[in-house]
Amino acid sequence: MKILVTGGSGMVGKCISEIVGFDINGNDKALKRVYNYTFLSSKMCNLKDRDAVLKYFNENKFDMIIHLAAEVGGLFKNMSGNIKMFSNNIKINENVLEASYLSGIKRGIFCLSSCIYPAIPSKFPMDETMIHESPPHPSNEGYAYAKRMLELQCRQYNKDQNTEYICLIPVNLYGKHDNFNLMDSHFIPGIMHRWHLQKQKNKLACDLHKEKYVLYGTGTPLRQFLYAPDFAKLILEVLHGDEYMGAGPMICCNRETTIHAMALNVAHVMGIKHEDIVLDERKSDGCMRKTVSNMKLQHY
Ligand code: GFB
Repeated sequence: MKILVTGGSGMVGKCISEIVGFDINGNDKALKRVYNYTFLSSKMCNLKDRDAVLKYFNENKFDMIIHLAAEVGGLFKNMSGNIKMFSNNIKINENVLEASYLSGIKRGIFCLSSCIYPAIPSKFPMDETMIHESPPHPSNEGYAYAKRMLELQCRQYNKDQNTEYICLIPVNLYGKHDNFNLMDSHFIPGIMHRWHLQKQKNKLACDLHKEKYVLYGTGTPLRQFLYAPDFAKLILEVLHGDEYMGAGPMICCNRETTIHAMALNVAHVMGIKHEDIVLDERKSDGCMRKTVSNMKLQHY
């Protein structure tokens, strides 16, 4: 059975390849398996190019798909690029869904995110029925609306074409294959990289010139974090688990904490004293809270 993993060179894609024992080029590190995974990177097929995507899917005839590929980034990348975040993600999702259906793929996992939820929901914690309840946070509305359309289209295909396109909704993911880019990254890799560079500088500076470790915003926003390898395991369990037939969207999350509390955890691991952390409140906090519940998933 052939399984395509789009976004195969991304954080979650690499976690999946480590679990199933294939390297990023799809070479089977173990004996011939029941499942043959292909980890697709943007170099192998430009998912924004409809003709290229239709051709690739038609030539390879996959049986199932795990769709992770997306234009993603942290709060500040989204704030500065909502046009591109919408445009690129809507193209990627439309092309992958159309090609999946036309090439006969009946079952797949499609990745959303908790940040696509309403900025001012009717209640907390939010559940799977609330995705389209009201507008998302303005900071990432481009990405959010593109992903909401992915959920809508999966539902339409499932209803009209009897497919099993299951949307999984993770909270903020982190892990060793994360994007540590100083401008585009999410919160945890962002402070790890920035504080690592600061630490190196401080080592060479005399006490008088040692600088503090800056945490953007007020540190008060609430977030839920999920370790990427745990999410990868869950994706494979849902993809291969018959009990999830007809499940519809499912939230995958953990307990909630503040940005400041998580920053203190990172500081502790990096050997940075809590008193050496300072807040830059000129930077945006983004969404103050986006608490979701995984009650539905727990019932499986
Ligand atoms: O992970 P993050 O960038 O995105 O977290 P969101 C942003 C929060 O962390 C804000 C604070 O409250 C920031 O003020 N923060 C503190 C930092 N220091 C830093 C830093 O160095 N870098 C960054 N990035 N933040 C994202 C969405 O929202 O959620 C994405 O924009 C994505 O679309 C993701 O889906 C799951 O959690 O705010």
